Amino acid sequence: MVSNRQKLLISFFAMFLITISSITSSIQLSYGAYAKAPLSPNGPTVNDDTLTVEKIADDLEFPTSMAFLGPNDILVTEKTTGKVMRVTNGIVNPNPVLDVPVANGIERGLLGIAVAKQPDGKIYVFLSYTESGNGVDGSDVTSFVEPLGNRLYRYEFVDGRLINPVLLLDLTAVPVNGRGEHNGGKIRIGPDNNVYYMVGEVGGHRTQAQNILTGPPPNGLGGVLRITQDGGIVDPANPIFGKGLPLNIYYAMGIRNSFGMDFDPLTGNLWDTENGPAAGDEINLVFPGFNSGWYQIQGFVDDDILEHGTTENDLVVFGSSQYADPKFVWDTTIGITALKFLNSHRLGDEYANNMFVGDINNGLLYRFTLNEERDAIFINSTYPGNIDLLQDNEVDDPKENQPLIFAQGFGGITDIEVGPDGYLYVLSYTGSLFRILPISDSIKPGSPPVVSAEEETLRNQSVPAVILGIDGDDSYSPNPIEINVGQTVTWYNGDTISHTVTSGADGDPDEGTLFDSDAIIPSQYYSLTFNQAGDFPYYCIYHPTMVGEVVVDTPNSDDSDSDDSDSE
Ligand SMILES: [Ca+2]
Ligand SMILES: [Ca+2]
Ligand SMILES: [Ca+2]
Repeated sequence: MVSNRQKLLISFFAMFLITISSITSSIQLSYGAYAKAPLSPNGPTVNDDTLTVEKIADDLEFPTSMAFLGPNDILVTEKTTGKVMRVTNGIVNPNPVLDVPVANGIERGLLGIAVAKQPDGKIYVFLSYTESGNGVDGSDVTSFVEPLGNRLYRYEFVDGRLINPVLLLDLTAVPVNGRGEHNGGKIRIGPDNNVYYMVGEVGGHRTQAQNILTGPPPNGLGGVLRITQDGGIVDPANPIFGKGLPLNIYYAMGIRNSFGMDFDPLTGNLWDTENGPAAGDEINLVFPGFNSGWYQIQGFVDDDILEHGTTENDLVVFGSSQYADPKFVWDTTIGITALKFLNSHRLGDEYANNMFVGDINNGLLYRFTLNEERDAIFINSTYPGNIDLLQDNEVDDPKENQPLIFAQGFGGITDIEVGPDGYLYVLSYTGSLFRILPISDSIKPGSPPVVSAEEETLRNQSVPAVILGIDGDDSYSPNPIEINVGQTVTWYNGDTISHTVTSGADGDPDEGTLFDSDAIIPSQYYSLTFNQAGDFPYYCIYHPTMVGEVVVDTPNSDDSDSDDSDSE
């Protein structure tokens, strides 16, 4: 309903109105689900006084996954460039070991990597990426070229290069809904030496693999796929889901999207993280034949958060496939990503074989312990804070997260690995690679806080506001925030998860046009100067029920404004 002329006026007005302070480094608009937590200005920290966080490398470009070739020798995939970079003793080699052409819109790109050393000394490196349709990086964005596919390749690592590519899997990357989302991409080598590849539903595909009874047969999307390292079918005489491609390569189905999976070093069980739409981020035990329930069920089946009214009796069944509830659920999504078991005692015995998971919205690293049988999550007395509310294996309110938070401030986390040194490595989309290790083993001094004097002054002169958490029009305090033209408001996030300060309201076509903070991580600030009078409603993109308003008045203008004021 907005004319082009109005749009022009609005965007001009937006430029005129807003001065983003130096506290926020980017004016790029986030628009919702893909908003990512920035790096904490103080650097990441770990909530155990005996441990510390070291930065290993910097200046990677949107890194997505990593795999170790050896001690202090790491291959890292870059999402948008399609480059595989090599990080040796903390130095990023400027020459990539491989550079492939990728479609890179939204969640497309070079996504996954796994290394498998062979008995004969050969080193196989498996890569998953959304291959560009015309050999040019990003042509899906710049010239709407359809990608060739979501592809799994095997390379050989020889003399510092990746050579001899063999295409093992070729799945569609063309979305049904026009968006480049849910391409999954993680790769693991299982205890059986087979290759496990996670792929999402790729932009709204609706087949029987998404539990649509009347849908077309599965097309390879929306599950964990398993093949041999040569691209063969595992045990073709006894497939889990059924005979013939692609059914005979499914290991699990009914998965919306995932950015993390790992094998429990003690049991060999596969676990994954899965992303819910607006609710229901999950951790699952992925047994052979696991059906996670999407598109009929997300989160616990009894909660029916999708409001489809479906139960496990309504799901598609193949062979011995079986639905199972998640082992842990976040009612409010956190953008859950990587998952890794710490198969080491190097951080202390209490953390050995714990499960660690990351998120993209908050930059938090969460810790989980399992029960004795290791088939369920059991939060025990070694956690700080109140664990009573976690005994239902569900974070119903974000404040329940607190005991689970092992470390914070990484910026959105894309991968977690354990090095040959037994330390925990954490990769951030911001371009940095960190590791967590005992202070006594650390060779680098802790990083000092990086808050400039200018920022500090701005904060002190600002009108303070606090983000309290998800609570309707009590989510931001005070509400409304009443200021005069030219004043700056600084919001402090006092909650345990990230929130945004985004102009407009949910569903408003102009949401975020005037201002958009992107993710404000816990304990961080966001400042905005208002140079125009008016009422400015705002909300949180992640949690749209959170609403507030800034009322900007013109001081000493009683004459001109008196009529309006009196009429209220
Ligand atoms: Ca490239
Ligand atoms: Ca599920
Ligand atoms: Ca709970």
